[in-house]
Amino acid sequence: MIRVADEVRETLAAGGPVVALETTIVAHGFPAPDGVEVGLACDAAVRESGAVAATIGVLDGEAVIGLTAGELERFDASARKVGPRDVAACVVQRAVGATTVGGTVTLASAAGISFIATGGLGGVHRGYPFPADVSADLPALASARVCVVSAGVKSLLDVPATAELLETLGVPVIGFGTPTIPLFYTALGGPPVSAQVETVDEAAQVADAHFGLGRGGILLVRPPDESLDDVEPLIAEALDEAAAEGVHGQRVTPFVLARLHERSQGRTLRANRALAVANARLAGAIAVAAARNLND
Ligand code: PSU
Ligand code: MN
Repeated sequence: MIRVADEVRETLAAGGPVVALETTIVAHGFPAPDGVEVGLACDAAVRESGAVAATIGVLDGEAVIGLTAGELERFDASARKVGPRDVAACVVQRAVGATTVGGTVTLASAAGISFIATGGLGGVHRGYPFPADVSADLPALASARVCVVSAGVKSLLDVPATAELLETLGVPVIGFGTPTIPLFYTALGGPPVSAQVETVDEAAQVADAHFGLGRGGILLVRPPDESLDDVEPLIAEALDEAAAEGVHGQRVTPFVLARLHERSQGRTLRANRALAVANARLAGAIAVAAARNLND
């Protein structure tokens, strides 16, 4: 049920660098047609770093590792949001399935890909345990041999609680040139990382050493270049609206991101695009360094 694109399969077989990209950010993270444009920009950024990009999603009865640009066009808001639990049914029912970080981790690790780039990781939702909503990104990352590169944890969540849970799950949070976990739109003010690295090579070495322990995944965090320091009131307002409109479960994150994009006159949209592309570029560079170390 998994189809790996030729370029991806050949690169993996040669021990070359591959970075997986998710499709929930394409279908549900941005309004159409911006999502596809962001997905293509992330793909290009991975390639500029010298790695092969493998965008992942479910299409026509297959979990595809390495969607073409034409195939990516089919990922709009009508796509299912596919976490780890949703892959099998989506494949069998031949639905278009946009994979979350958790869904992407599941499929990338099955295909032998070690690096994934995204915007922000999911996590513990504010107000836990009412609702008891914890992103499936966390357990998926805890049990797979992958490094996810993100701008930290999306700040519409409870970031300190998410950091505590990542520690409990044994997931290192490695700060790329930062001592604290970035807050997605905002660079500073988050809880501490578990370790800080300064170079791409050091990041690749830490990933390799951690994988060598036979443990699960790693979160590598990169602060956004442009930090929006005034979005918290908009986040609180959007979360209140989600609750008032009865939006819960998988629909919360897309609902809140869309409200923020509207209410900030597109500032969160531009910041989100920029950080996703920068994360893809960094993941590509780390994958290249890791492949070089492996082949030395
Ligand atoms: N990063 C972004 N935009 C997004 C996401 C990440 O910049 O839309 C997506 C990822 O796919 C992540 C998901 O896995 O949000 C988290 O959703 P939830 O909180 O429902 O698990
Ligand atoms: Mn959830």
